[in-house]
Amino acid sequence: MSRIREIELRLIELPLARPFRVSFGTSTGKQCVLARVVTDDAEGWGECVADDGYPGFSGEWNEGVWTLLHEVLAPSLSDGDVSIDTVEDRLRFVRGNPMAKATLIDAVIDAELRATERSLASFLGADKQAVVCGVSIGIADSVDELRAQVDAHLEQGYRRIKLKIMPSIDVERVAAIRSDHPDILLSVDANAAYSLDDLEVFRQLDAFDLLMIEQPLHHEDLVQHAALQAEIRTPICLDESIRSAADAAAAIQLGSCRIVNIKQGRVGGVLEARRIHDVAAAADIPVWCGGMLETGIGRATNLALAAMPNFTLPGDTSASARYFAEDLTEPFVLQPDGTMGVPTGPGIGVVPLPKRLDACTIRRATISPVS
Ligand code: OSB
Ligand code: MG
Repeated sequence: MSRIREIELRLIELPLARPFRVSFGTSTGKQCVLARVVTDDAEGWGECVADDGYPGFSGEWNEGVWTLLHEVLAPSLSDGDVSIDTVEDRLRFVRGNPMAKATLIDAVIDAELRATERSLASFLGADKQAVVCGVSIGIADSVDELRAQVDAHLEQGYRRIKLKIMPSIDVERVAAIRSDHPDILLSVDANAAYSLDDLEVFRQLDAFDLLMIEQPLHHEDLVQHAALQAEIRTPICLDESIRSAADAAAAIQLGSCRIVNIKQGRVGGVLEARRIHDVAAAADIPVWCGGMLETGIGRATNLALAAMPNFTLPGDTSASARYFAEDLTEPFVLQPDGTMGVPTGPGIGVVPLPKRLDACTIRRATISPVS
């Protein structure tokens, strides 16, 4: 239990090394909200994974997150004591908005773990020192451009390639990459761009020995995903449709997926992410750690989570250089064997580089207790 002295919010922006195109839009920069929670004993960091510009991935986006954090969530924490055991309950009066809540929940956890000199990985029950990394490749301008990007990432050591697809930019590209690389772990992610009317596309994709098809159908659907899963042998993996452990339990019971992508930032932070891990483990459903183009703060958090036992498939935990010419923290580097080390220091084990943080900040606010 610690008293919160201050919560600082920052909206930051970093240029992306290359534009990232998915079925619902293209990002050229990474904009996100960061929270720094200062307690009597330590300070902790959390990064929000909401969208920039408009809510395209989920219902949350940075301007909404900023207002909710600044006007409602941060003030509700800034009087009195808070701890890992109470922080989720303290924020439960607000419905939904898991991305905004994750920002504060993860920051409070980071602060408490730093105060007790415990790493997030050890707190979560990690059993690995390094995790196997994949890479998520955006929709390229042409098949040849895609081939070149896949080759370059395989050369760097990435051990699973995920291709973003959308209607009409799908089967031909997957066929090309599969024929170039018959034996790699290959998956696709549709970001909810298809419907059951597209069954023929999924039958064709079913022939390429894909590791999974991620979020093919509507972001709020579980029932139609179950119907699709019954028609194809490739495992369906859900991302957008899983916002909580309750969603994961329902999806597994319905047969809507055989794999779950856990993004702690999407589901309200690492505590809910751990619950999803546990629900899936109990049902023998493998999970992996997704990403949202995070800076080093969110990346460090994700790596700790990905070190838990049921994270048995390579994650979208790619190196800083895959996203940014210059990260917010010391860069995360891919080892030649395609793994990345899990931070071992207290809390998430990294902090923003002060000069870099200031250079990236486009808005800043401080919430202090009324005393
Ligand atoms: O669906 O997994 C997704 C990035 C932004 C929004 C959604 C997704 C992604 C990725 C990139 O696939 C994962 C990463 O490298 O961080
Ligand atoms: Mg996805």
